Amino acid sequence: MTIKGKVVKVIASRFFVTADNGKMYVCFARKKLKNFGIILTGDYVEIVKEAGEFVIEKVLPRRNSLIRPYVANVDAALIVIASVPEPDFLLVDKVIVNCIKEDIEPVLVINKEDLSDVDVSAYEKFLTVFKVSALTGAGIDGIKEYVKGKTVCLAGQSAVGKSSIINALLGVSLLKTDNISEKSGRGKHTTRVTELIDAGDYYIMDTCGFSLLDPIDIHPHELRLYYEDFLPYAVNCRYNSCTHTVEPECAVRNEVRKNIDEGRYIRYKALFDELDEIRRKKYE
Ligand SMILES: Nc1nc2c(ncn2[C@@H]2O[C@H](COP(=O)(O)OP(=O)(O)OP(=O)(O)O)[C@@H](O)[C@H]2O)c(=O)[nH]1
Ligand SMILES: [Mg+2]
Ligand SMILES: [Zn+2]
Repeated sequence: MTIKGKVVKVIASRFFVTADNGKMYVCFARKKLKNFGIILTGDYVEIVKEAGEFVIEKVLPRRNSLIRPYVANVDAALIVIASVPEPDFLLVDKVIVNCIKEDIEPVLVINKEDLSDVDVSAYEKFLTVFKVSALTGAGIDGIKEYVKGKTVCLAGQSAVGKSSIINALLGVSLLKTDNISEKSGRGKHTTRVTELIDAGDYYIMDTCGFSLLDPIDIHPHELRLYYEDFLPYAVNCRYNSCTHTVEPECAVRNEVRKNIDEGRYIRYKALFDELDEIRRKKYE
């Protein structure tokens, strides 16, 4: 009999699989599936019982896979920011681009609303935004509703409250959290594991610091396609291939400070230059 399930944790050569029947199986893998990367946390697999042991026989096709952390089949990423530590919106924009590229829905979560608000009006136009407090529980139900049926991971600077949000979602202090001063004192992240938490009607993965940030492998001239807030105006640029940087009669540049947020545009150009630089070095 074949059992279908999802890999939630990998330790050495053992795979922890939660099955549709609600049980957790500790499995080995068939020899041909043993190489690193063939089975990842997040993979949907088929297992069979053989000589008293559970063996992964097949890995089902993936929607996507990430490198840091190693996880497959991510539906959405909760990008967490807060008033403290001060948000780095260039990081946020990079994560959004990476998410779109990997077919992961980016969602913005503003945590620590009990302290003070963060202005995210530039993002509300094209992203789902949740304003919450992991401390008081305010707004957490909105996230709970959103994540139903999905596999989600979190991204965000250290100390924004990613682990605290998961604890608030689960209603138990499952994950270790730490205050900012202790963190900077040690210069270390509190969270280090790669494990999917089976929350019943969704899966969630805690990550340390900023994941989903690694090398954006995008040609600078294609970056424009990842800016959903620019797209409605880009159709009016003089050139079809307008990068919105130096071209004449650029409708996007013309909308800056009108319908396009200036910060988003300035960071777009910074990221464009960064990608251009990476490319130039590659072909020098
Ligand atoms: N005031 C307030 N503090 C919060 C809130 N959420 C988290 N904190 C505090 O912020 C600090 C950092 O929280 P963590 O959950 O450890 O942050 P993290 O994003 O998981 O950090 P890393 O694991 O290092 O990436 C802790 O001291 C939390 O108690 C909130 O909603 N309001
Ligand atoms: Mg954490
Ligand atoms: Zn343009």
